[in-house]
Amino acid sequence: MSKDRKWQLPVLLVASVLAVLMSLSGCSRKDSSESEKPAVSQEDEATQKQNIVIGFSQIGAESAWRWCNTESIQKAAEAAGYQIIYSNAEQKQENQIKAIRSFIVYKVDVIVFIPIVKDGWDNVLKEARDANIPVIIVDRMINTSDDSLYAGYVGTDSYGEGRKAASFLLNRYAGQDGPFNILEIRGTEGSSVADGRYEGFREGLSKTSKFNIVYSESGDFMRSRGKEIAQNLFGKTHKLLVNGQKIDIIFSHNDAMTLGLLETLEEYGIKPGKDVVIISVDAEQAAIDAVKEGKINCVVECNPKQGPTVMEMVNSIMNGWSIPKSTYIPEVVFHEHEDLSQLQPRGY
Ligand code: GZL
Repeated sequence: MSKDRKWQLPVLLVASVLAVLMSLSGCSRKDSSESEKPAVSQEDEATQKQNIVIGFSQIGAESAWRWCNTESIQKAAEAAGYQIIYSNAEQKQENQIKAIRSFIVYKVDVIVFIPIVKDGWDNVLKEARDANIPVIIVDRMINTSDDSLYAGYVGTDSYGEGRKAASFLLNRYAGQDGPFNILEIRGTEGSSVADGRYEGFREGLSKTSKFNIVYSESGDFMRSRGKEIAQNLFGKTHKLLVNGQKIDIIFSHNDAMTLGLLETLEEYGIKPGKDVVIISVDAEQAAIDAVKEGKINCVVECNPKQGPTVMEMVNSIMNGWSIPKSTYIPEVVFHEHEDLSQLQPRGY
């Protein structure tokens, strides 16, 4: 997207100033005369598209996955001819709420937002609904009893990702009695994706009693926290022991934390993928490379390239069509027993 159109100024300030200037000039971004729209030519339609503004509230930039997700949405908007007001919440829900309020002040056409956590969105989404601004929730989901607060959701199936991680273990340890002890490093507390992976993983393992999740801690999807957790748990003994129990498997909710963990294990002379089975989620290039090197045994894909699907939804809404309440992006599993040499570069 050209620099001049990717607005990253303090959104509230920009939006408030624009709203004041427009009200002084006797017209807002969308005045009532727009309701009697004349028939338009093709170039007018392109110009009209240019006038469509999307308010985009992104969580932050905590992982390569997130960077790719942001770029996918911005590039898809540019390709569709839409303008985006982009706000990076820097991992804070209050910043997302402020950004959504500024989008309302500016009277954007659509709000696209990725809720960092599940709870606490009803009030600001009611304000968007009262302002007749449709909302598309992307990637992570919210907890609400009122599904009129959003037009639709585009994302990935985190519960299914947890189950896929579990089924890899069921297959890998088929015919072995166990018990096998698992360390879990979870994603952001209260996020729908960490909860989905947590629940799907346990549900998938419930078919047998040979797996014990002996320790679970949140690493907030951050590489630094993955490293820190490994240091705190294994730094004293340099052995795969937690509270005296041997760790056979580590399930990490995203590649960023996994890569931090791997660094620390190798510093301690522990061979990830051999001394301990490693399962991760996302499938960024570095994790795929680690599978090829035998350092990660399984990576469950979580696809960040949601931009084109999101823009299809924006286009439908702009044409007055309804959109599906949930749209899932396809995703697969990569593991140690397959040839990944021909795999296309992941792009992030
Ligand atoms: C998953 C997404 C998660 C990724 C992490 O849908 O929300 O957030 O798995 C990212 O890498 O930080």
